[in-house]
Amino acid sequence: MKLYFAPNACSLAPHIILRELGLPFELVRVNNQSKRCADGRDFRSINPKGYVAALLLDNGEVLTEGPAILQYLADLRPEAGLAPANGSWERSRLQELLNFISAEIHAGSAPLFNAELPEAARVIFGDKLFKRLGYLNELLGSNDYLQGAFSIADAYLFTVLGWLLVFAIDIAQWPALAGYVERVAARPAVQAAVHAEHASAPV
Ligand SMILES: N[C@@H](CCC(=O)N[C@@H](CS)C(=O)NCC(=O)O)C(=O)O
Repeated sequence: MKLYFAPNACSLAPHIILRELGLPFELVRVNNQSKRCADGRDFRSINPKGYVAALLLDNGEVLTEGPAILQYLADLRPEAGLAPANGSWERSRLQELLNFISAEIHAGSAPLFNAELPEAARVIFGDKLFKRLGYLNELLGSNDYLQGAFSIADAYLFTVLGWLLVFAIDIAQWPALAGYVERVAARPAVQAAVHAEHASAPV
């Protein structure tokens, strides 16, 4: 398997999960501006949507969209317990979380990366994001992870919460989330993934 990634992007979530599961994989860095890949290919020939993450399987199939990739990986090693069994109620709860993180936090944060965003729009998007983060702070409460034990949803939420620093939003105002980020960051697979992304050569 090859994971096409950009450092600190949403592709960090499947990267973490590949390491948590101990699966064999190769990392291929993508330049999100030029769409050039470290293996010399034009990234759009792999994912015509032009964005990471993309997972190239050994049979030549390419899977995109973070929540789909995360679930695919977790189901390769169900014994690791990173996603409840397909068809179970707990799996539906996990999908509810993945969709919330994707649609409300990930997509909700995306406009804030745009330096051209007018200030009024920044405030509107920021207010909405703050409400969603407040909800997650309550949901997490005193639990270590979103679903009790560490799951693919935690790799995803950890990844998107990492962007708050870029927006100069202080996570300390949501104490449960602040503790959670530290807890997830301390996991060996997370540290290895973050280190590998930072150590990868620019394309
Ligand atoms: N719906 C996609 C969104 C992926 C996405 O937002 N990727 C960003 C990085 S976090 C990206 O590569 N953006 C570059 C671009 O859109 O050109 C998913 O959930 O995987």
